[in-house]
Amino acid sequence: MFCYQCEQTAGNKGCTITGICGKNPDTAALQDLLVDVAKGVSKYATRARHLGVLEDSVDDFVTEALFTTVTNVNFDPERLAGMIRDGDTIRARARELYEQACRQAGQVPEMINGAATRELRTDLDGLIEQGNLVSIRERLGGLGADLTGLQELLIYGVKGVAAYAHHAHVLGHEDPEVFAFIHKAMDAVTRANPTLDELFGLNLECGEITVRVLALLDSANTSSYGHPEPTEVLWGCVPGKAILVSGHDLKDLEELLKQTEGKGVNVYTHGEMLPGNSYPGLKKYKHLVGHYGGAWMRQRNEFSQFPGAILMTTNCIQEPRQDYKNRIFTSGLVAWPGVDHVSNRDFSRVIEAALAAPGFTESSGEKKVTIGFGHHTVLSLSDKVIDAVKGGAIKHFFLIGGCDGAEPGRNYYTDLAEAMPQDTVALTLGCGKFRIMDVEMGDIGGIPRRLDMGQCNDSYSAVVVAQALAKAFQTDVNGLPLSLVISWFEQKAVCILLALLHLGVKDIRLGPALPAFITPSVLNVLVEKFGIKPISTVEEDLPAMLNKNAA
Ligand code: FSO
Ligand code: SF4
Repeated sequence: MFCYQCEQTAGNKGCTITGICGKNPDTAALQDLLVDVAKGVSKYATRARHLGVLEDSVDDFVTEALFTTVTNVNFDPERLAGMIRDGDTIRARARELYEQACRQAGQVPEMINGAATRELRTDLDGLIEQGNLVSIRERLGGLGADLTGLQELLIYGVKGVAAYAHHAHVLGHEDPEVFAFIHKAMDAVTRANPTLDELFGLNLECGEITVRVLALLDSANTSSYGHPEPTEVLWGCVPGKAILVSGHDLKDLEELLKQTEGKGVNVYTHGEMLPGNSYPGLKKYKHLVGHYGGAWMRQRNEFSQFPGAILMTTNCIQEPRQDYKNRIFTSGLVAWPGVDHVSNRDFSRVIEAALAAPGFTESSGEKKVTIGFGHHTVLSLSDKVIDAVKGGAIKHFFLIGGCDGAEPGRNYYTDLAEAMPQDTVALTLGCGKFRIMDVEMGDIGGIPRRLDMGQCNDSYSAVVVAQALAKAFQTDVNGLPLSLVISWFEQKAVCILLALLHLGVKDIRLGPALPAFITPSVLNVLVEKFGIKPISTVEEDLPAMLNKNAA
């Protein structure tokens, strides 16, 4: 196997023996083959679309296949093989649509080879063998590290876009332009002679589409559940039977809340589900009692101690310990071999498991955390914020957000929040927020010094707020007293980074380590054009950030 798609990749080079995430070589091969099938489908789909033909099943397959291969989503060989087999049918359908459209337009269909025509074996071992033949390693050999790295940057960005598109789709919101780009990009990465310029261009276009899909998801979430509002959330537990919901899928949370109503079971959020507590359409359920635990990589300890049922709705799942394997469930695209998978949002088995478990017998105490500062709330405070900046009460903003992870270097983000001068404000989002949630930050004239904007899925809020502030101060985002300090882990963070580059945001600090697929020469271009910097130490970075506009 060879995989270097996430930040915890072995030795910051690539997982080759087994994944640090728990992905074994067979699963890695099947994921590679699934991505390959998605490329094949996309080759037909992008050409059919040019001729005015599209079909939902084709769009949905590619989106789901890509989200499935995001880090910490699906580890189950049987489910992956099932998706590959479905992909074979979809690929044939996409080809049929393309060829029909050609006939109608009086054109001769292009001869398309490789991923589009690869004959798939039917048995699991055969699929694993085929997956090994399409691994990145094969392409690294042929194209070299720079081009392959830029192709992979694009594929990972598109995986992130697919994840966000899938979340919006679950709530009934779609954008054909997003599907069109996903197909275009997945077709482009199969071209035989790519150039660096072409791939840079496509990566920036991926950033543009990310802004678009984030706006789509924002409107899907807020039209379904209202705008997040400032909310004090219990961070702990109360006596009673309990279900813990992790991941990012608000629709799963809503359905679970409906199905547990009146059943005597309390529902808690975990990890990236925390912002669920701030949506009017979700917090109205009184048995959504609070949040339990921290970011995803603490789950093995936290789930062991949680005396109820657990539901994983999206990334990031880790190998379940035996002591909770019979009370953890997966839904949607998430899967782990041997873990009960819920279909069609029928959570009855989850509820049964919660009722059979002991539940909490004591209350944890009164610890609370305030969340709910999406763009709607922050913009409603904008007059206050602008006055505070003009009057000198607020001197600087930091966006400290992104993903959390297990590496010790991530203490940087906590240290930064602790060292921030009292006249500065932190905007935060993503599970990276758990690095700064314990820091006592207080407020500036009623404006909290830590504004939690939600999940990584809510990054659109940061874009809207930054653009509104830039407008108010008649500058661009780079002219604001704002520094972006991003922690990355997986591929959704990749597309958000591309979005920031597309928006022209400069001097982003990125950590804890730079992506292994970014080669030194590609990094040089990113440094030259965008001033991207790896994080250093808080002592070194903080003064530089505070003085960014001094010159
Ligand atoms: Fe975190 Fe995991 Fe939300 Fe990621 S829970 S690391 S970027 O999947 O999605 O922030
Ligand atoms: Fe390694 Fe990350 Fe790939 Fe898992 S997803 S195999 S940890 S690079």
